[in-house]
Amino acid sequence: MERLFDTHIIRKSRECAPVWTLTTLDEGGLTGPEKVIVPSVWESHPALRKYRGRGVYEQKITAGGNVRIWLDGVSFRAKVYLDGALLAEHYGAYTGFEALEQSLPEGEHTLRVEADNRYDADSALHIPNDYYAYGGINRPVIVEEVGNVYITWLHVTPRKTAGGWTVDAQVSLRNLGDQPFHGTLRLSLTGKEATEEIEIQSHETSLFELSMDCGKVTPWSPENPKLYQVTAKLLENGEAIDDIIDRIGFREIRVEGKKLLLNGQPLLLKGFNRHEEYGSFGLSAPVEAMMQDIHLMRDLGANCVRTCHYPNDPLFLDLCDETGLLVWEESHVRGFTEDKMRHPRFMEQLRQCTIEMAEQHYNHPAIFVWGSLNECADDTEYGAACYREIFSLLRKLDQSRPVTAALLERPGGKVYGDMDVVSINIYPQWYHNTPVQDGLNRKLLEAAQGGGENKPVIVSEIGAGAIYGYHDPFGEAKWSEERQCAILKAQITAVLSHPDVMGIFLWQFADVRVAEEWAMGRPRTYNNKGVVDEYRRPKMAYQIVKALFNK
Ligand code: ADA
Repeated sequence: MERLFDTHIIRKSRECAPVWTLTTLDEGGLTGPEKVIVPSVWESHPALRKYRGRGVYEQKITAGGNVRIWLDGVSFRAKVYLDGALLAEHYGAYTGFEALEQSLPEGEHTLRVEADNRYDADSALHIPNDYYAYGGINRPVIVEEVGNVYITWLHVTPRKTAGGWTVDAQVSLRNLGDQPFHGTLRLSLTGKEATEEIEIQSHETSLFELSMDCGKVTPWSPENPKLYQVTAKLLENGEAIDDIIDRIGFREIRVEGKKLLLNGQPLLLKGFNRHEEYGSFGLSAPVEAMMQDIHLMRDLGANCVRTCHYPNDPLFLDLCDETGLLVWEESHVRGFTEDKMRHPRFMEQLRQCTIEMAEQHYNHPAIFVWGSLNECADDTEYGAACYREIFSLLRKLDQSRPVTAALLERPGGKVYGDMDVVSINIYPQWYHNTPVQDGLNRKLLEAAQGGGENKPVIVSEIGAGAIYGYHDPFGEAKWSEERQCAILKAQITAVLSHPDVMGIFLWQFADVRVAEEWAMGRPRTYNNKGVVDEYRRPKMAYQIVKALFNK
């Protein structure tokens, strides 16, 4: 399932059939072709649990004309071929991309997707890390037939006015044809319409802006997550030739001093860091499992989730829009020293991921903040310059949301003054024995003195590990469920009672598999700081967190 609703009525668009043939090309792979389900990761196949290499997926599609294949996520590099011809290449597992073939003869064609999860010298972001870098087609593949002119994306920004709400829309259109296109663009929302006569030169992509007064509508909020369908339609000589449908919520996010306001109301954030990762499915979970996570997080008293450390499946974001769970979404990078940030392709690859994230997820009302560069070198001149560049890129892509980055606990941060929301990751009582209050105050003081005074502050990570089912009756042993309870209790109590902090994201919701290279500091080759384990079995901490979050 790609989304929770139809994204086109006029454009012919359908998800590929689920059963594909997978062949592996490198050592440690399959002995022959296997039937697999797309989307999934190949690690869910018992023979490929640790496979790092290339996998070739094949599927027949029936289509003709201008065929646009949309791949929502291929891990980690992808090459897309149609009838043997290379159509597209992509870097990055967590954002979508298109492969386009023009004037394809009507009939059956062979779609071939080569996924590659090897670490290579050319790859800056994809390295062995504190989560697992899976392989395969991890999100849906969509086959579309478009005319010579089609809509590439639609962004809608709601704005509160004296009389109600207005939206400002941006529509990106592409003309594949040899002739200039003349037509009409129509935006429909809340029963109202706005139209504009447009012209696009041949072989160009153009951006059009429309505004529309929507009058009185029901605003979107975590308590009442009201969604509205918005449609952009393209007409030629009065006839509809293409469309794109999305959902929006009427809400505005604003920073005011130390407060983060949603439609004027200050937010108090209580939530979780959540990797897209499930015991049996790795990165690629069925929608029921995503929804179960949301139910569990809400049961725990959470009102927000952080998509550490990469953009999430649009389907999960749809569910957050639907249930009112606020989202911190961030582009893909975790824990880079200056050294790694100096990789010649680092900024190019991070920029690409950041642009694709903001472009593809712009309309989700649940996303309240953009993040990037989790725990990188914010303490060096070079590192700080990278942070600044990504912050300004995010602000250019989206003026309606604040920007932030989860910063390391060590001192010396240089970018507090550059972000709208100050976010700090601290682990008192787990990685060191400092009393929680002291550890928190130390970092808050540094942030305030370093340019972050009078800004909202979020504790973006705090937590402790426990191995599911390991008990210590004295409650002292690290990795016991009892010790995790005691530490989380001290951490949550200190953070939530601190007058300068407006949010907490616990590290973490569920245990996650990590790279083999991390195994010595990570029992079971898992990051065990989940409140539930990788199969969502609650640890003792579940009830503690639930009680404290619901207090
Ligand atoms: C970091 C990091 C997480 C995770 C966590 C931990 O701060 O951002 O990805 O590694 O710490 O468990 O130590």
